[in-house]
Amino acid sequence: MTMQRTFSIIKPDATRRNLTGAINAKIEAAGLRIVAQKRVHMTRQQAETFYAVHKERPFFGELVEQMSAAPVVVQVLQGDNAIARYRDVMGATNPANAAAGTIRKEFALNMGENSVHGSDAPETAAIEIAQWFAGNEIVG
Ligand code: FUP
Repeated sequence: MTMQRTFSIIKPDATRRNLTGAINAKIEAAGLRIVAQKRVHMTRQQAETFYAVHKERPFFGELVEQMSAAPVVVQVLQGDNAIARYRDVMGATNPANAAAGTIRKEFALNMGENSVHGSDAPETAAIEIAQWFAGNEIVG
């Protein structure tokens, strides 16, 4: 057992369509516990900082625009092997390639509006969690 925490975002395309509960149901059904959660409207600058790793990519401007266009729900998920487990539940970045039953297969609109974010490694999970939550906001 490797108990881990990962950082999740329910993105604007999903909050706009009132899918927060449906996505949370999939997260919980996969055995992940939502140990912190809040709804925030990212500023452009917060979105730029969050996705700084992509700043040279052609889609960066659109990504920042989309992420700051409407509220998101930021979360910390906890469970056995939570990082990889959540990536499995999310499905492939492009929903056209996502496996049946995944969040992105069921809810995502396209590559940019793909409903959720999940950390890709323990190092990024720690950085992303610290960017959005104080220690006493995470209750495991
Ligand atoms: P993922 O880890 O699956 O969220 O995917 P990436 O970190 O590679 O990409 C982060 C976000 O950038 C995606 F969720 C959507 C956006 N993106 C595009 O819009 N076009 C691309 O070609 C790649 C990513």
